[in-house]
Amino acid sequence: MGDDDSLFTVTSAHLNTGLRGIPVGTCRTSFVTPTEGVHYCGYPIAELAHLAPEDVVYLLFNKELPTPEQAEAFRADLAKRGTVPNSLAAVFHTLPNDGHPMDWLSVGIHTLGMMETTGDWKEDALNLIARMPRLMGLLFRIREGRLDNIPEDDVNGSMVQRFVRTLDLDGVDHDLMEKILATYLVLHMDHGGGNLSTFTGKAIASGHATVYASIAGAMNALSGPLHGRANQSCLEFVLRIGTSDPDEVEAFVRGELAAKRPVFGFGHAVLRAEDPRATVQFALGEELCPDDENFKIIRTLREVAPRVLSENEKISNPNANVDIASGALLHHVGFTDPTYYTTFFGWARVAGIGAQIIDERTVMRGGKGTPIYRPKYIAEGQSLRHLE
Ligand code: AMX
Repeated sequence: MGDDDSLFTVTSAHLNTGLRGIPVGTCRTSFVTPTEGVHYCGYPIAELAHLAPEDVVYLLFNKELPTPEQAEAFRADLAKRGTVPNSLAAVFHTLPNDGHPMDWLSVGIHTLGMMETTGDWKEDALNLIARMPRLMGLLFRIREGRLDNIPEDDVNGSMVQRFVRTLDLDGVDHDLMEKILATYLVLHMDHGGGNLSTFTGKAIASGHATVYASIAGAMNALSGPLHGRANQSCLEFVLRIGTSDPDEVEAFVRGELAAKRPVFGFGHAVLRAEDPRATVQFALGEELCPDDENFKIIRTLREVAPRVLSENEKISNPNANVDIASGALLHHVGFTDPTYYTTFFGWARVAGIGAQIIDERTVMRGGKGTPIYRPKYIAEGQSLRHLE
């Protein structure tokens, strides 16, 4: 790619289309192809799905998977950074319990930043990643009012173990919960450079706001129903279907389309096949919870919906997307309230967005970093005029 190569021709038709498809930069952590989905630093996501989240964070930051020695040293480094100040809990206690968990997440990240920002992009990003498991656990405990006997944080545990221990839910299988969450985190860590939350985080960081302020802003972007909150809507949709009978599911899907409502969990802006992240989660469900009622519904949906959606030629991809299966799996292991699902997505994305912010701030343009974002807007409906 030479400096003068033309990558894209912008015409008036591209205005007010949300920068869709317009190249604005390069991304060193991941890319998405229409048929094989997201790749992290070149590896197809399906090949990474069963790795430990810590190793995948290392990959996104270092662009290589760790050797066993590097993996051990990285875990020790995260443990050193993991302690969360008690005052985070004090701030959480002041928040409205019916506020959306994504708003809590954004406030929590901002609060950590107000307590301790080093000003070094990489230090701050790693500190935040190391503190996320406890932040997430406290978010659940305090928002739900389960305030008694919150276990101490063991910073030497894995990211997922630390969250599950803080949560300390009765009557659930902790090992199963850890397995589902570890896969969930790996699958959701990164998705190219131009998705709304990642772009927002990098845009905020381009003005040299802190990593914490940038990622809190990214979480606000992720919280929208057209973006990360689709995974909450997806499980709500599955719960509404309430049957795994193929004929009834087909009637339900046709009813939704007739009412001009989306068939959640299907379709994608870039992918043109089933998202491999959905394929991985379906396989996990077949292994871990094949008889779960919600899993049976999505298994039927996966057979029925692509056939029905294909009848509409406008729909570019009738196949399952990442959000179809994650809700059923999370529900199975004890997360029965879908309003929390996007916080898991946000937790995962802290790694990808953090790594991309570091690249943009310290690597791009020969280490000078990307300048402050400033796309051009053309004046509309404003002719020059003066006060009488
Ligand atoms: N159900 C109903 N209609 C759908 C559809 C679906 N699953 N998928 C696409 N369509 C419709 C679009 O709304 C659009 O209609 P319009 O021309 O009247 O506006 C038309 O088909 C063409 O859309 P497209 O080019 O195939 O996709 P898109 O890039 O415009 O939209 C997406 C992609 C994900 C918003 C869309 O497929 C959708 O609404 N899916 C259901 C909701 C969902 O599962 N969201 C999570 C997506 C995963 C993610 O990215 N997080």
